[in-house]
Amino acid sequence: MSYDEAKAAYAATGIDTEAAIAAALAKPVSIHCWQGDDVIGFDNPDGGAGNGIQTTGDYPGRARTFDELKADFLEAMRLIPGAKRINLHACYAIFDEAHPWVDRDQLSYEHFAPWVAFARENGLGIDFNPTVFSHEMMKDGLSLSSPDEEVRRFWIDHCIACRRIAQRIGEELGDEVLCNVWVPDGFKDVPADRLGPRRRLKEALDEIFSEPLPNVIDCVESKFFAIGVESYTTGSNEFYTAYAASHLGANGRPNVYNLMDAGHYHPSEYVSDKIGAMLLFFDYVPLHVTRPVNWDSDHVVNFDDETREICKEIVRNGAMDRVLVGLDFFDASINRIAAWAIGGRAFEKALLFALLQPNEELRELQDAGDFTKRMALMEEAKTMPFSEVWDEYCRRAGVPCGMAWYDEVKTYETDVLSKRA
Ligand code: RNT
Ligand code: ZN
Repeated sequence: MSYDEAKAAYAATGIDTEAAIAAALAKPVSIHCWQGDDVIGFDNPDGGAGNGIQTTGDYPGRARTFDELKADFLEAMRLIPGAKRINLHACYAIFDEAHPWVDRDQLSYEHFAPWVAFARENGLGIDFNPTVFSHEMMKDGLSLSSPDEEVRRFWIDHCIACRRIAQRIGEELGDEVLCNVWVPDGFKDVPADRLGPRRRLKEALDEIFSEPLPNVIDCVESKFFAIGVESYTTGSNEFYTAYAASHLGANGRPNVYNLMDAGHYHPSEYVSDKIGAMLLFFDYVPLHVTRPVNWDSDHVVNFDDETREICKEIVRNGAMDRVLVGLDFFDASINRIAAWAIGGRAFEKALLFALLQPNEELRELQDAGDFTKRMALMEEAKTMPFSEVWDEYCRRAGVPCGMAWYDEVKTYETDVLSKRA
């Protein structure tokens, strides 16, 4: 079947494939830089990832320098259709002779100016994240909620520095920058005090967010549990949702948002179900799209039910501009460029698929109580000639169709990755 035939088949059911492709092309997705080097960064290259985060696998060829990471990132971007942003972490600061190493509480815009130059050259936006892990100032697994004043001070100063960096990046690019605070704080075993750490976290956040920064969209990333913090996470979903809901700006708009990560809930609890709830109360809903296998495992995103459901919620609620999408997976057991390409393409596929559903008709059927036809139509929609529209989307975006992207990754592996010792 050709694209024109697929287009006609969709048109017969009232769906405009051209509009769907245009909408998918325009929707920006923030691509996490940390898939390229296993979340190690440049500020402590010998330390590796730890204190709250973990990557598994030993596939050869990870990026070890800024130049390698930039090259790998661009290689992956050539394989993913649609508008993109770079999602940066503070540990990716660039140190050189003019700007030698400083600890995280001392970081400033200069350490990220090279990333801004890179973003400009490639027409990419930037989002930003304080790096509150992989550092010796994590004490007993705690940072902003630590009872140790010195520990809290260090991380508050780091987050304040990061917000200012995000502001300057926004000014430089004439853009708004999402600045996402995630802290791994929690307890392995039954806490004796659940409220105290949350009070300290609340007070720390109040200080961090006290400075109005017009180019920054602030968010806090909630979580339920992780390895090592099975019993309690300070920054839980209730805590951050309530925090965000009670922090309104002067104009009544929220000025802090709760970022929801698809891997941060009970295995039978879905972010797709939460999006509509949050959209009623917040103008922005930031997401981390990832694939949890049984728990928060950050597997590469696939074209699976939940990713499609997340995209359907974005599309059918008219929230393409309000749901801020970032990818968040890190797999060191497969080719890292392929991981980026598979996960990025899978999200784009799910988005395009959602844009091609008979959303209006389905809603009318639901409101009319015709659940029989709603189910029948949803099932029919799954076997429409989607792959022809996907291929056309890739062609329009100038990225390879089908497995051709994989051949490019293998060539890059032979020519570049395999030469890294
Ligand atoms: C961890 C959070 C967080 C990190 C990144 C690296 O559970 O999902 O978003 O994955 O900050
Ligand atoms: Zn996340």
